[in-house]
Amino acid sequence: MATKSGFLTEAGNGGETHRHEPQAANPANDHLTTNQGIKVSDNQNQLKSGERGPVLLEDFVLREKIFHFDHERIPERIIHARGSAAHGFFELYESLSDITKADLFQRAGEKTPVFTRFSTVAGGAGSVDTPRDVRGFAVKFYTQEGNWDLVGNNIPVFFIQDAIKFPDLIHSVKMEADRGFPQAASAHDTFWDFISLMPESSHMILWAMSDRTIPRTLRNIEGFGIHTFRLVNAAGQSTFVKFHWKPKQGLASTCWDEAVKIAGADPDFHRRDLFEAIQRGDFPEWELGLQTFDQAFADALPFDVLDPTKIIPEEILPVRLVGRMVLDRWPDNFFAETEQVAYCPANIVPGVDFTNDPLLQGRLFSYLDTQKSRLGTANFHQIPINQPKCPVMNFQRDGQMQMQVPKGRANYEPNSLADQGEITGPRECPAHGFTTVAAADAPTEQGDKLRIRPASFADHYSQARMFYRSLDVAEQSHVAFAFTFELSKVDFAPIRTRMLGNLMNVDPDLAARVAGGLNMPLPAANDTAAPVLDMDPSPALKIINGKLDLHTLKGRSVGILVADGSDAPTVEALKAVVTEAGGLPVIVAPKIGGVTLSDGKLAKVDKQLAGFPSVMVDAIAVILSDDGCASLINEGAAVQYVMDAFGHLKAIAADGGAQPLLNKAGVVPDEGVVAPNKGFVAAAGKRYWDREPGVRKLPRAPKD
Ligand code: HDE
Repeated sequence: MATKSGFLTEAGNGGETHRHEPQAANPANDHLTTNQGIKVSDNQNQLKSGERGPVLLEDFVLREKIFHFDHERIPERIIHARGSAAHGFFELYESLSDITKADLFQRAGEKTPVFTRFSTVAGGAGSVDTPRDVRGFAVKFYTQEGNWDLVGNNIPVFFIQDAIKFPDLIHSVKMEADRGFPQAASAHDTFWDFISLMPESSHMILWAMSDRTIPRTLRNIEGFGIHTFRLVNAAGQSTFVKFHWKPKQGLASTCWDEAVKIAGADPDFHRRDLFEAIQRGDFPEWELGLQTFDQAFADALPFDVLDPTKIIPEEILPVRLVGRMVLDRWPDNFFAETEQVAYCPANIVPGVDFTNDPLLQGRLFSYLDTQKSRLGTANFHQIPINQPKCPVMNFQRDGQMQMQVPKGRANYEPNSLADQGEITGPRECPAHGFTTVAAADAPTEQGDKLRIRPASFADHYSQARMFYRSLDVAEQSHVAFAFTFELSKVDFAPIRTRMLGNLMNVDPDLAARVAGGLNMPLPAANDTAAPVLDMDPSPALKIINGKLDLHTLKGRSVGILVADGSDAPTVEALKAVVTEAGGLPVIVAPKIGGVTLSDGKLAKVDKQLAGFPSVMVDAIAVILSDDGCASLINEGAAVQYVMDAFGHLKAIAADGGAQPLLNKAGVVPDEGVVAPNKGFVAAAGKRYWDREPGVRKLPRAPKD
C-alpha cells in the first residue's frame, strides 16, 4: 500500500496513510530547506497529480535538487587530478630575517596555517593511488602578508627545461588519444616515444623509474620546489634558494608487484593512510629545508641553476632545516577544500621572488589560467579554501559568482571621493607592498629576443648518471627493472632502441641490463650535446640504506593473521609490543565477526583476510594452532598473504603452528623470518632487500 512517504506501511494498519520516518534521529531538529531557504515538507516524493498520476513541472523542490546534482562535477585538473590534502601548520625554528623579509620567516616559533595537497600526475581524479608516477606536493601557506604557494613535487628535477614543451609531455603520458588508455600509466608507446626524443628528460626519467615513484605512503615522500627561487631581505639583497621537504617519517617505497596489488586491494591506499594517520593523532610531519647560495656559487657549478633538470647535491651544498610542517586536520569536506583548492606558483609574498628558470616562468601563467576554466570564475580566490587569512582589498569587481558586496561608488583609483565623505577604497603601499628584485644577476639574463636554449642547458646526462650511481644496489636493479617493464609495453621497437641509446649515455651497465631484460641488442650511445661528466655520487639520493631509511615500526602496521585456536597470550603479547613501538597491530582472520582464541574467548577481528591482503601492512605475524593452520592451508588468500609478505621482503613472525603455511607459501628462513616475541619489533621495521634475488629475477648487471 502506498503511503505519503512512499514506503510500505506495516500490514494491518487498517489502510491508514501514515508517515514512515526513514531518517536517523535529528536532535537539533534542523529542517531541510531549498537553496532559497524554503522549508521542505517531503524529501521522499515528487509532486504528482494524483497518486499514480504525472509529475508536475511546478515541483521546484525536485527541480532545484536535480539541477544542483546535475552540476556537482566540475572539470577535474588537467593534471594532478587525483589528490589528497590536509590542513596543518608551519612552525619556524629560527628567524631568517638575514636572508628574507617574508613575514612567516621572521619570528622563531611562529606558526603559519597551511593546506597541503599531494597528488599523482597522470591519472584522472578517480584513478588509483599507487601507479608509478611523480607525486605532487603543493603547500599553501596562509601568511599574514598573503598566500604563498610552494607548488612542488616529490622529485627535485623535471622532465623538460622549457614550458613550451609541457603540453607535449602531458599529452604523451596521458591516455593515448585514439584509444583512451592506458589510464594513470607511463608504460605505453607515446610516452616513451616522447621521452626517447627528449634527452633533457634523462635525469628525471631515472628518478621516475626509481622507487621514488612507488612510495609506500604519502607520509614517506620528500618534497622539492625544483626551480631555483630567490629570498629577498629587507635591504633588498637576494639569495638563491632551493626548497626541500624532509619527511620525519622517513622515506619508504613499495616493491612494484606490491604497488600493483595495492591498486586492486585498496585503490585509495594513500588517501586512506593519510586520513587514518591524522584521525588517530599520528600527525605526519616534514621539515622545510633550504639550500641557499649566491651568484658566485652558481657560476662555479658545472651546470646552470636556471635549468630545472639539475640538482645541487646536498654533499656540495647542505640543506639547512628551518622549520617544520605538521598536518593535523583532515578537511571537513573533500570537494569544498581538496578539490577546489587552487595553487599557483605565482602566489608569492614579499621576501620571496622568482628566477628566470624558463619552466618556472611558464608555470607562472598556467595555473591562474587553468583555475578559471576549472573553477569557472575569476572569483575563485573567494572560495573559502583559497581565501587569504589577511585583508584583501582592491578595485577588482564583479564577475561570475561574486561573493563580496563592496560598498560605495569607488571602484577606481585614484579617486577623490574621500573629500566628499565617501568610501574611498585602498591605496598602494610602497613601503610594504611586493617589489620585484630589480636586477638580473648575470649579463646573460638579458639581451636580444630569442627562441633559444642556452649552451649551459646542454648537458642532459651527467646528473642522470650521478643519480643512478648514487643508489643502493637494490635500487639500481629496481631502476633496471622499471625500464624493462615499461619498455616491454612499448610496441614500436625503434622507440625501445632509441631509449637504450640514451641509457648508454647514462650508464652502459644500466643500458646492458635493460637490453638484456628486453632481449634486444645494445645499440651505440646516442649523440650528446655536451660531454657526460662523472660526478661524485650523492648518497643523499638513496632511499634504501640512505639517511632517511628509518628502520622503525612507528606509524607502520603489522598484520597478525589468526584463526580459531590461535594462542591468545602470543597474540596479546604481539599486539602489546607492536603498540609500544608506535606501530599498529591489525588482527586479520578468515571471518570478520570474531575469532575464538586458545583461551576460548571470542576476540575482535579488525580485517577479513580476503579483503585485507598483506600488501596493506608493513610486516606480518602468523599465529596459528595446528587445526587453525590446517583450516587455512588450502585457502588461497592465506597462502598468498604469507607468500606476498615474503616476496615483498617484509618481516614475518610465525609460531610453530603456522609453519606448514609458511612452507606452502615458499618462505625460506632468513633474518627477516623470526619468532613472535619482543625481538620481532626490531625485525619488523625494515625490508629485507638481500632476499630479493631469491624471489624475483631483476635485470642484473652482466657481472652479477
Ligand atoms: Fe604543474 N600544473 N605545471 N608542475 N603542478 C598544475 O594547475 C604546469 C610543474 C604541480 O594539488 C595545473 O591547478 C606547467 C612542475 C603540482 O592542485 C597546471 C608546467 C611542478 C600541481 C600546471 C608545470 C609542478 C600542478 C593543473 C611546466 C613541480 C597540483 C591543475 C611549465 C615543481 C596542484 C592546476 C594541486 C598542477 C601547469 C610543471 C607541480 C595546468 C605549465 C615543474 C603539485 O596549471
